[in-house]
Amino acid sequence: MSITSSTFTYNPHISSQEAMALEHDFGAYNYHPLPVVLAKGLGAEVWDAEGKAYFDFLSAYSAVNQGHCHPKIIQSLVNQASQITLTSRAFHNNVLGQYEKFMTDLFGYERLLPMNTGVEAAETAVKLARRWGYDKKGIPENKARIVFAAGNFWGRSIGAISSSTDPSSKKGFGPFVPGYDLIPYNDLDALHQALKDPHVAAFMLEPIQGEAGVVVPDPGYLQSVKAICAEHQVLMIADEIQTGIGRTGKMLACDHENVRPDILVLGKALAGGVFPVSAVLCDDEIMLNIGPGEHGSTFGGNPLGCRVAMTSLEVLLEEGMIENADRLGKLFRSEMQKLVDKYALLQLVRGKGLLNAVVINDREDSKTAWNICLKMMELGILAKPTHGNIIRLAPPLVINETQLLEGINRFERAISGF
Ligand code: IF1
Repeated sequence: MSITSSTFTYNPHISSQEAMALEHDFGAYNYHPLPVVLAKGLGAEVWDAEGKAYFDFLSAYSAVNQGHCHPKIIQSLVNQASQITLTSRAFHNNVLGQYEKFMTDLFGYERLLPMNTGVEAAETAVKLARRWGYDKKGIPENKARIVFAAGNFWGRSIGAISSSTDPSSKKGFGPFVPGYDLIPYNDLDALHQALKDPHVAAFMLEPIQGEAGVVVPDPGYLQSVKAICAEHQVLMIADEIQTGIGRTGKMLACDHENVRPDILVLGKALAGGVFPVSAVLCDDEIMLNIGPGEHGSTFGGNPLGCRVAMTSLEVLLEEGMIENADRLGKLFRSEMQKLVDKYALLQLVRGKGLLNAVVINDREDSKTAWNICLKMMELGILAKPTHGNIIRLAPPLVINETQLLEGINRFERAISGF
């Protein structure tokens, strides 16, 4: 039976129960969401279908750094959407070049390749590194190797899960992409050893591992990584899809150590959580090895996404969101440390800027973190465990001190019952 316009009408007032029932009956089961149905968002707050308010302490996995429905970002979306949204790269458009100049100036690289989702940009970085390996480093054809850190997460594509050490990411999806090596995160000796292989083209890493549970490496790790990569003529690829765009209290997490990766990968909050926009930035020596027709994407570089991305970065800078993340991140961790000292249930709090996590106990399989998140939901604060025992706490960078402290208060009330 084909749906005709008369048989389907969108209902903006659907109840939470109805919405969840429809997802259950007609959707894939590739997620297990908290039982909350969001219908509205503004700044650091969201409202469910019945109008109950919550503080959003996940920010759509750090894609909504600028806050939900930022008026200026929405306005630029609406303005551009009324002009032209998609041209494909078969033709030029009047926004892409301006966006590329804006971005290369802002991040200090010579070139930008536009994509849409994070995994597409990360795959692009891997392809650029392999091609550089063959054309510039002289690696024999099809012998290029890419080194990754255990605990990495850079998406759900076959290429991405081939480097994963998380069984739930890769079980039942083989065979996997060859030419990958894995070393422990935050381990410089292992990196030295791995890069001795002359066929290694690049080392890709997250400056802070998000999905692994907000794992912050030792101070100086990023600087040493860059030096070891340079020593072995290996490209350093920084996956800043989650840590970038102000999340850690600097524009990029690499900025905390003044490290300039050879290839920079951005996504998520690059377009404020309003539109999927990702990007790969690097210099001519790496970018210009790929010629016309050798890589691309239907939506990559579309004028709508480029316009929204520029506004998203403008408001991030104009409204001091990065400094806010730095200041409130420090306040957050000092207040949460008091709870860690007070409640045996809490093992530790860690993070940088407003990318933080609290470790609940030492059992990966524990349901406690999930149950705490359910209680938090009742109390009006939303977060979700990354693994069994770790809860990531990452509100939009527009959160104010009052909201942050109230969020911590709700978290404490949630755990005091356990
Ligand atoms: C899911 C995780 C976070 C990322 C980093 C690349 C990508 C991501 C550092 C790919 C995406 C998302 C994906 C989403 C949940 C979320 C996530 F739990 F999966 F790992 F944030 F930690 N690099 N992370 O974090 O970007 O293709 O999704 O745009 O797949 O469940 P994407």
